[in-house]
Amino acid sequence: MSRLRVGIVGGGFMATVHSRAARAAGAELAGIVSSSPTRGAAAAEALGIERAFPDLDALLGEVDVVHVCTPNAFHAEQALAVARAGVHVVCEKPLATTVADSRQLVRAASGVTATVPFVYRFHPLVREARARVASGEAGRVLSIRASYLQDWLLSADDDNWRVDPETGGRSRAFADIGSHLVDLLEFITGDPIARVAATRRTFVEKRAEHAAVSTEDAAAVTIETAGGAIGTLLVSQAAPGRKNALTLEIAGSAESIAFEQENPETIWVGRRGGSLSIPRDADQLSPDAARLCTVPAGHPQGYQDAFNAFVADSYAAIAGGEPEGLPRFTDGLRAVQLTETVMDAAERGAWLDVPSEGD
Ligand code: SOE
Repeated sequence: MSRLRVGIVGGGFMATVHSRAARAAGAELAGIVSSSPTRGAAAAEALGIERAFPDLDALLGEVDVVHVCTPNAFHAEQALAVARAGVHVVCEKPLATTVADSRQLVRAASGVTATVPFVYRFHPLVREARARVASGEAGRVLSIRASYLQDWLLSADDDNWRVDPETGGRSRAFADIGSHLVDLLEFITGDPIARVAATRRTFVEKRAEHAAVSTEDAAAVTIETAGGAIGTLLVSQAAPGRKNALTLEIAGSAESIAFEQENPETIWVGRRGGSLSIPRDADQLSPDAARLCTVPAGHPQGYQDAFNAFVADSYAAIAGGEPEGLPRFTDGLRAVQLTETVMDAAERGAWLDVPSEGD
């Protein structure tokens, strides 16, 4: 079979991560489009991509799959153009900045493989945690304590397109990293969030290039799940010293399970009669966790490995496979739905039900 021809839209940090993962999966990096021809040429050179194209239309005729790695506000239009051209699409999260646009994308992409990089699902021990809940070993899920803390937008000197609703969308911290948190929580527990109450804060109201910031630096959310669990979520991009600290602890009626994204090589399993730390060792893990172990135990696997596994599974789906746990556009829509409900709940100061797509 000929190698998959990949196109990238965007030229920042995420384009680098995606291109590495595409190469690791054996694809041919055929083209890139960036915000200007000069940037496109520079990105092609830096990432070892064959050609820089002047625009997305020109790229679409030359590739089998496009990775959309642009600022949030461009996702909907670009991913729509890709899907409508019958080309497979991997679109960064948040899938779009509104539920309406996300729904349109889900519909438009029904004939192609369309995935969203909720890549923390691809840490083997996340799969192990999921398997322990699914098998009943952890018991009934009672409570959830989850947080995702960063510090890269802590001070007024820190600025980025994500701060601006025109490019980032109405929600910032929750759309950017809260989306990962809710996706992971629902992925591991299999128990959808049913209701939320929330508070949001903008601590830094003026930034270098933004005189009046409206997007949130942090959000605190109380949740109830469909299965009757309760929980709290704290998301902040202004937590000094915290770089990419996603932590998720689930208390089941038989055991607690805790996962930390910055330390993904173990999970903590707590029991009344004694607790243990489970290491990533394929020989001792459930099948779906073991299949994602790409290096032997004792040789750390990390973020880029998780990303590589996500892209490899996206390409396996393009080839007709059905990899377990692949985050698709419907999952992207779900995270946008949760983000919008959290923002509405914070604005109204009320508990709100999370609409499900059947509603
Ligand atoms: C910035 O907050 C960011 O790069 C997110 O956009 C990613 O999704 C997350 O994986 C790391 O932090």
